[in-house]
Amino acid sequence: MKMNTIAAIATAMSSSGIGIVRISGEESFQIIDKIFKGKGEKILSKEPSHTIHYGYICDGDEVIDEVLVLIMRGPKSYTAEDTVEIDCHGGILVTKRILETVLKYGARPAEPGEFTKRAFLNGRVDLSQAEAVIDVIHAKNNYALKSSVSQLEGAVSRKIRDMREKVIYHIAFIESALDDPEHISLDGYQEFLLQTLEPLKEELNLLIKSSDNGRVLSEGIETVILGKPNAGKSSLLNVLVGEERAIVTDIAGTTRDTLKEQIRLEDLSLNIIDTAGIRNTEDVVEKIGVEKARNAAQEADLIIYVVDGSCPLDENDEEILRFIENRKAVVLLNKTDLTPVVTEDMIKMRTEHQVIPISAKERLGIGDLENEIKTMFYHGEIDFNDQVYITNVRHKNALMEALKSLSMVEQSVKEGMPEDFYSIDLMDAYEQLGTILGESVEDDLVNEIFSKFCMGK
Ligand SMILES: Nc1nc2c(ncn2[C@@H]2O[C@H](COP(=O)(O)OP(=O)(O)OP(=O)(O)O)[C@@H](O)[C@H]2O)c(=O)[nH]1
Ligand SMILES: [Mg+2]
Repeated sequence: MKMNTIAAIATAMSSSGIGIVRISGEESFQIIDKIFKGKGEKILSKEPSHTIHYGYICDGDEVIDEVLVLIMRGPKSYTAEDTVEIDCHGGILVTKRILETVLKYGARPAEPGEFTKRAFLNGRVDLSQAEAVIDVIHAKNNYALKSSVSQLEGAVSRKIRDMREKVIYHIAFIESALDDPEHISLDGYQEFLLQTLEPLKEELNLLIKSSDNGRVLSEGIETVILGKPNAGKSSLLNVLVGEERAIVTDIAGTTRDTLKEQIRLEDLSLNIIDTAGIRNTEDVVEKIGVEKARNAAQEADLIIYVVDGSCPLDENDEEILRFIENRKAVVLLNKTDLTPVVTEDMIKMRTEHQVIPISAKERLGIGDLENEIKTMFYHGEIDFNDQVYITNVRHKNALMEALKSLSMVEQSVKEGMPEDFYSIDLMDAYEQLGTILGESVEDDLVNEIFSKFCMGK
């Protein structure tokens, strides 16, 4: 398939140090030859690949900007095609003018994600690697960054290929045995098949599980701060965010509406919500706030329960303690700078959760809270060497379908169904896994995936 030459601005549209215009396709070098003027009679299409050249971009006699031009011959380039990158000064107008000139001399504007789409269509990367590119760009914390880089580098693909190989072996074996029953016997084969299915299913299960944690870790832990009025929830939010986001007063019932902020703790992010203090109230507005707090807590991945250590536990605390049973939660015993009324032991008698003494006012104990959250969600250090993490919903769905098909194979074996039944479901599993790599996926899906990319990527 002949693909025409595309071009786009690859850098953000704002005034900056440099701007990059990228060209990819068969005519990239012809186009740059027409618009580049270097020292002497230099013709870039005759220069060696992967070299950088100083000169000017010109439209006829008009000089547009002073530039550096990088030339890369396919297949050793991002798209696997001949590629030219023009580094110009990073003004919005000048970058646009350079793009216009490139388009005038034969390229067409690229669609969002089209460079990466070409890398995929040209077979330089598979679909899961191409998808990782956008995850790297959007990564909001170290976990998200590390897992998408490892996917980009092929960790997910290798795992999937490995599993597919095991599946295809059995499909081939069954097919040949059915074709040639005289030479290939299926006696005792069922046992052998079941033995392969067991670890394969286990592996699929692990990957699916990693995706649940993966979502939490890459998109942020939905965290809700709960506590009775005046416990110090808003004060805690402000300390964590590092600025006075929420109103703090000594009037119980200060916070009415929920307030959401995003904070980053080294490798992970919290999407943290401050809520109205839990209590029974006749105030119409506050009542709505308390209801919102309860709803937010229902949906949360993590609950931070703030106890006011300077006044006795009451029925509101009891309600929250009941609510956090069987939930991921930590208890903060706040206001340790005041004379204690509630002690750590008193709370520990009522809950299984960790209790951490803090003072939001004096900013004491915050580090302990952060460490506790990290251990809760990391279970120690996340290891990116041999563990693969699934962060993409499309991949997760394909894995679940593959798991379903393998369970059907297992069921057919146990029910003594004929062998050709196994190969149908094995083939389904094989194809489902293949969609992760981009095999036999519909054009529409491919287009949809790349349309979410940035311009010039
Ligand atoms: N001494 C002391 N006072 C604190 C501490 N944390 C919060 N306070 C005070 O407690 C009062 C209530 O604090 P907030 O942060 O508004 O409490 P809240 O839980 O958000 O209260 P509502 O929004 O009414 O539910 C304020 O006067 C704070 O200054 C602390 O660690 N020590
Ligand atoms: Mg508040």
